[in-house]
Amino acid sequence: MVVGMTILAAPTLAAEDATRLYAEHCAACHGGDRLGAIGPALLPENLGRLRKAEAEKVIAQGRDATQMPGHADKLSPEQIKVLAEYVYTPLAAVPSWGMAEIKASHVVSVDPAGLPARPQWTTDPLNLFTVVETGDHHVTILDGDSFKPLARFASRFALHGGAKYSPDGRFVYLASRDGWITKYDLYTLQIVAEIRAGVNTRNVAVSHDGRFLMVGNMLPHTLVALDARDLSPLQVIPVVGDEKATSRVSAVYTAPPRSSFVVALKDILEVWEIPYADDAGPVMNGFVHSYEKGLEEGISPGGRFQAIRIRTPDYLDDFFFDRTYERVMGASRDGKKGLVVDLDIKRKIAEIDLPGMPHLGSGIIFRKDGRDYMATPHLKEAVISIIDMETWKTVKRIPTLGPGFFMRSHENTGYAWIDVSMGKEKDAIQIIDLNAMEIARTLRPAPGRTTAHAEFDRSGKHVLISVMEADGELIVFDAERFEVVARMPMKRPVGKYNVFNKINYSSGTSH
Ligand code: DHE
Repeated sequence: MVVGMTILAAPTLAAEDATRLYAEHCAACHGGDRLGAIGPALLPENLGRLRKAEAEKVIAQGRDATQMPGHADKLSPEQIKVLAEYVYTPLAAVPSWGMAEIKASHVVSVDPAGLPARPQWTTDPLNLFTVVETGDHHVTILDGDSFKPLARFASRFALHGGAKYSPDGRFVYLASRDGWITKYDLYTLQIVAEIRAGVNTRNVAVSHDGRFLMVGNMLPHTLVALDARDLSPLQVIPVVGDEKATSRVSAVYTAPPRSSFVVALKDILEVWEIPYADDAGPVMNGFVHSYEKGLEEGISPGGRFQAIRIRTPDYLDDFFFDRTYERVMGASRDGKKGLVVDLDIKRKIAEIDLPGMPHLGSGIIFRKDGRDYMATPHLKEAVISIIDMETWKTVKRIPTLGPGFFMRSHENTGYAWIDVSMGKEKDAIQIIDLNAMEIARTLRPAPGRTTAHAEFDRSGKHVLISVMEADGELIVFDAERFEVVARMPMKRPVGKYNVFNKINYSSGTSH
């Protein structure tokens, strides 16, 4: 018998606990307002396809291939439940971010018409690299001949994804996860204009004729077309599927031979193509994003950018195009296969056997014996898959030291460079002989440190690799002898982008 003792019920966590837990464990990456920062927005509007039980698992165990860590060692199962509940609770008001807000954020610092015609420095303007350093949110403009910085400037918070260039390589466009688009002039080394196109943005694409930018947003569910000259907003396109289901944008890409933007969507079973040519003919297949729906949404009805919607049998997150840009490969959400969608035929034409979550966006195309092959790393399997781009068969799986994130090559080399940073051996860089289709060499230029993201210089003679840590560095290799030729300290240099390779759509890099 227990005398004089009160038996207490298990403590239940109150609403203020949820707010406190969120502030302690989530706000730094997902934003104090839950609108997203380095991590995505955590709102019911953006978690639509994730069941609560899965959300709890992600909070406990983290998410593969992202910066989301597991919290099971810091939080009790009950606290995890409370947090999951919290992120599914609607905000009193989700800020609307339509044309009026976008316009109000627009800053033009320099009149583009008044800019000098030539660079204000002497070096090869096409062999510059834009290096994104997220360690202290800066961008370095690096001379690819001398490997000396031309400029370093503060960027918006948490830039992500490829820097994009104007077709002449003069301007670079940067996107931050919190929606800011920056236009920077490489000739005069200054910011020209900025605009906030979304609350939580995925990426930006530049039309191959240099006239337009298309921004893909996670929040709100929109695409935003901008005038490339000064970033003036042209049109807000609601991403709406059947039954008014809206979707986050997974990524938007430029398809130069088609004069169109192609859009991967996270929440609806569709791929969108948005022509930007002035003389785009009538749409023969598929169907154009309805004028009426635009009217209902009250946003830019019938603007010049109309989406041709192609239905797909699975959600396609990540894209890779063939050389013609007629066929697009996408990774299916279950991470087990790839699908090939023909943008002319407007449906899936093939399936590719690709288990282990291929990271198609960082794949490359190379030519061997007169055929085009595509090579891709996998986020969950220690392998590089090689796919024949005529038959869509996986012809080789090259075992690596671990799953990897990025892969790069160049027209003037027979090698591809990969990282294996998703596995345990985060410091290894492996080099693949593309002719033999096997590993030629393993390098560890910074033992014990996370090393990733290769990019070649204009000539293909040098490869730049990042040590992706707060006190990281950029390491320059001779691409034939695999020897280090330069090192420079950098603050978590997540990505670097060579002007020439990007504007020429090199088959060894991303576009
Ligand atoms: Fe990225 C590009 C998606 C996490 C660094 N990443 C891209 C692109 C997409 C994408 C769609 C193509 C954009 C473009 O070309 O304009 N990235 C995703 C994710 O879904 C994922 C897994 C989860 C997420 O957080 O959104 C993810 N990415 C990361 C990181 O954790 C990385 C390593 C560090 C960071 O900055 O967040 C990272 N992503 C990069 C880089 C590129 C990129 C460096 C550009 C690659 C290139 O060479 O073009």
